[in-house]
Amino acid sequence: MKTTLVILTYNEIVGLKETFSGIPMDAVDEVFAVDGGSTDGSLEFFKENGVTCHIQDVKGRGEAFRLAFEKATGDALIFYSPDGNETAADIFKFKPYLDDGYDIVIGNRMSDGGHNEEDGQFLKIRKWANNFFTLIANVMWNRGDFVYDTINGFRAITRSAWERISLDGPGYTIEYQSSIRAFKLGLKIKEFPTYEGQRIDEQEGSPSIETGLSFLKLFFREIKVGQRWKLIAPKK
Ligand SMILES: Nc1nc2c(ncn2[C@@H]2O[C@H](COP(=O)(O)OP(=O)(O)OP(=O)(O)O)[C@@H](O)[C@H]2O)c(=O)[nH]1
Ligand SMILES: [Mg+2]
Repeated sequence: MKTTLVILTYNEIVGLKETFSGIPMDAVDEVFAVDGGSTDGSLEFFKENGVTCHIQDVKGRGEAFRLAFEKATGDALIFYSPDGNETAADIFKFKPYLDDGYDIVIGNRMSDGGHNEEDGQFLKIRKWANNFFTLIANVMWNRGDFVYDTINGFRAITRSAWERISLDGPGYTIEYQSSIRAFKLGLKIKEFPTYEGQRIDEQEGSPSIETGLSFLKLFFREIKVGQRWKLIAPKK
């Protein structure tokens, strides 16, 4: 199984500089970045370090995933965000599960020894919201083992699964939609515990309320869509 590591950035230079040396490039067969149109020096950083960077016409993580599959030569893509949240050393953990035949492999921040960025806080608003969305997706569509982190971006998706789930979700909903459609098709999902650190840059990441609403909208849209997306020509 040939793997491609996709580094996802949008004005992430602070985190990128700090995490870059810890990325195990030898864990994968191909590496490139997909960037949402950074103006903070991220593009120059990739150039200086010999990493090909594909720049999106349209911003958003959904678009980034679609462009990544268009550009990659791997049979499976591993998505990594260099903002401090994700443990780069865990990039090694995806391939064995992909080789075992799993369609989607997810770093799990929510159970089994995983760690969420809010675990040290009394009020874990984002974690609880994530767990709520995870619960309703599992109840609604999952007929296999419970999946604890349907939303984490730190995941791998095989090309064959990608072609079958044909995602059209916007922005930060892309991972949630990938989990939901994988449930609908009964695809094989594997989770391993991962440690979610704090965002390195002080700037705000995804806006919580807006992102939560977009998840809710996606959830209801997926109820409406059912299995009908399969009637449309698959997105490559
Ligand atoms: N390629 C690409 N990457 C993006 C885009 N928007 C955000 N990212 C990257 O995706 C990763 C996660 O985004 P964040 O904004 O940190 O979202 P988050 O992790 O939900 O929010 P925090 O918990 O506050 O960090 C970061 O590495 C961002 O730079 C985009 O439009 N295109
Ligand atoms: Mg983040």
